[in-house]
Amino acid sequence: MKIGKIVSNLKLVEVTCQETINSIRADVHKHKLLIFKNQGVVSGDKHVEISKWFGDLESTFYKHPKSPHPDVFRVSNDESEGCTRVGRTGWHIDGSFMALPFSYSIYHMVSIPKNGDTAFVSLSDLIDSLSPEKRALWERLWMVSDRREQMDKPLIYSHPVTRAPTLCFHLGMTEGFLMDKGTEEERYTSEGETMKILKDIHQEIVKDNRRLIYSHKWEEGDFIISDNLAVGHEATPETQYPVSEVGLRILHRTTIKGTAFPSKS
Ligand SMILES: O=C(O)CCC(=O)C(=O)O
Ligand SMILES: [Fe+2]
Repeated sequence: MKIGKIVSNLKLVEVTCQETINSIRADVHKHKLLIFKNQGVVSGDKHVEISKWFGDLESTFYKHPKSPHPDVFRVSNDESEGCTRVGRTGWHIDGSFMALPFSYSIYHMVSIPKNGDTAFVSLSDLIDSLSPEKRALWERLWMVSDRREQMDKPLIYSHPVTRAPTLCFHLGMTEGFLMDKGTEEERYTSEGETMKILKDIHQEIVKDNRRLIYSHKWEEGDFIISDNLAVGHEATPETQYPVSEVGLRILHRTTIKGTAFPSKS
């Protein structure tokens, strides 16, 4: 597997020991994704309780009436069951529009469709795979989000915990980029340049027949804890297929407040 580790011998709802929690936290940073198998159906309350191991929850999303808990984002392919079209505007990290992007995203699929993967990419692997010229160009860019806190963030920066290079990005929610911030050459990219850069980031992620991508095919009882700052993700097109074709898809997600401003130094 390119990214992530499968854990099949641990029931999260039964964990109470602080030492186990600490080792799970360390493993999330080591593997970027921990995929816990056979967790059964984790209730909204339990999902939130587990999420609190990682920090304070931050819930910026639309609260769907069927959500089991105000801190659980409910995503579906049926709008009467949850929010649709989530994660379909392009590769991203969650909360890229926040001054402090979310530190963890925690996913649990409660109704499994026949088809409808979530695709993940390790952002340090992505950066390592760039040509020196491309890396140098990306190093000069700051992301300007299209909403909320208009604080620009370096496209490439060091992960606050692991210090590995990572990206702050959202291919569907970017107004533009600030180039050469803090220098005499500082300027905003034109619309054309912005489109070109966004397309290029997409291309780098999917290049070589999607070699860098891990596409997770959800199975009953799956519970995924992601180091949101270290992985990009995207909902695959199949996530929006109608219930009549793939069955009902319901994903529960929580997000944990960021603790560090993305910064170059
Ligand atoms: O539906 C999915 O597979 C993922 C959607 C997404 O981007 C999210 O929940 O953050
Ligand atoms: Fe997302």
